[in-house]
Amino acid sequence: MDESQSPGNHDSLNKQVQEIAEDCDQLPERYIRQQDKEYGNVTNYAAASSPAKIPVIDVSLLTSSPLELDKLKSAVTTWGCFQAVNHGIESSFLEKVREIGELFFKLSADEKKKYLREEDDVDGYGNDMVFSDDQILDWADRLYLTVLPKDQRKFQFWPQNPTHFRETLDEYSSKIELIYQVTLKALARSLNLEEDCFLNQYGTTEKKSARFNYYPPCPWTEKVLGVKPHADSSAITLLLQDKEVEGLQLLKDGQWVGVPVVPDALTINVGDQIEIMSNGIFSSKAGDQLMLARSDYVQKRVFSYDLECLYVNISNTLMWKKPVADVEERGRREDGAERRKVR
Ligand SMILES: O=C(O)CCC(=O)C(=O)O
Repeated sequence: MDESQSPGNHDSLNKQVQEIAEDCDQLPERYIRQQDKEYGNVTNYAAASSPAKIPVIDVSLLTSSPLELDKLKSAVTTWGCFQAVNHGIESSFLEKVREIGELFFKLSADEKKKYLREEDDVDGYGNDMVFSDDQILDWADRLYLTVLPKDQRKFQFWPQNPTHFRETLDEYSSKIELIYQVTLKALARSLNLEEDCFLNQYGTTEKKSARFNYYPPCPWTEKVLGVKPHADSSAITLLLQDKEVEGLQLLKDGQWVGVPVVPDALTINVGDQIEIMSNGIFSSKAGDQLMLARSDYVQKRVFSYDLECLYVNISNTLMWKKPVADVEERGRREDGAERRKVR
């Protein structure tokens, strides 16, 4: 549709979702979800089939237990994701991380706008990035910050309010970095590969980012999606979900299923880069499975935000000509189906 003919559409591109939710008596066209032809209709979370039994992996056992390593391999080949527990980040610190996100999004609109993303940048505060005229927008506001390498941090976008925001995110990104390294090493070992072979594909300059996703309570919950169906372009994504509010779903065997909130767990999913490096054995779509979406049916009156750490960002990453894993030797899924060859 011609944007100029759609009331409120120009405005909606410039406004944050939070402002639209507060001020508007009509849902802007650009946010109205459509039946997804490719992936089917994402059901409202509350109506989705029972929460998925996403495997729970004890990260502290990944270096010592062959059994846990097998569980990891099976989780990632079957689901493309897992719930990471015993990852070494204390519950009280996770609470602090949740708190800085929540306090930021609760600031006044004027205060938050000090950190607004610029048009040609991804870092900063804003709503969905617009790539095409007919793109349906996510019902979410985001604060996107490059966290590593440290010299690429753009501090003009790092909130100074709440006052402990910066130090808390700095500490969190160091802790997440350790979990990322343990996970990538374990994924490599689970394929009988040298443990650093995935990590070695990256230099020291690859960007790693944190994204605070805020899903404002929505007067039109059945008409919007917090996040459209997508696979991540990262190596892996480590997601700290809201403690109480569920909504994340993944596509499994053609059905959207809920990803439950496990207290203090990080939900880790693999992205496109691991798919390339593992020659499709670990798939960001887990053999057509791992598409993530978020419907916020249950969020009518609740404040909910998630924090994602996208490790590593595709924008700055080499494209691999040759995957690390060899499809001839290892390119069969556990169910025996051959994966597509990348080479
Ligand atoms: O916030 C969430 O629950 C997931 C968000 C997500 O998948 C994304 O922004 O790519």
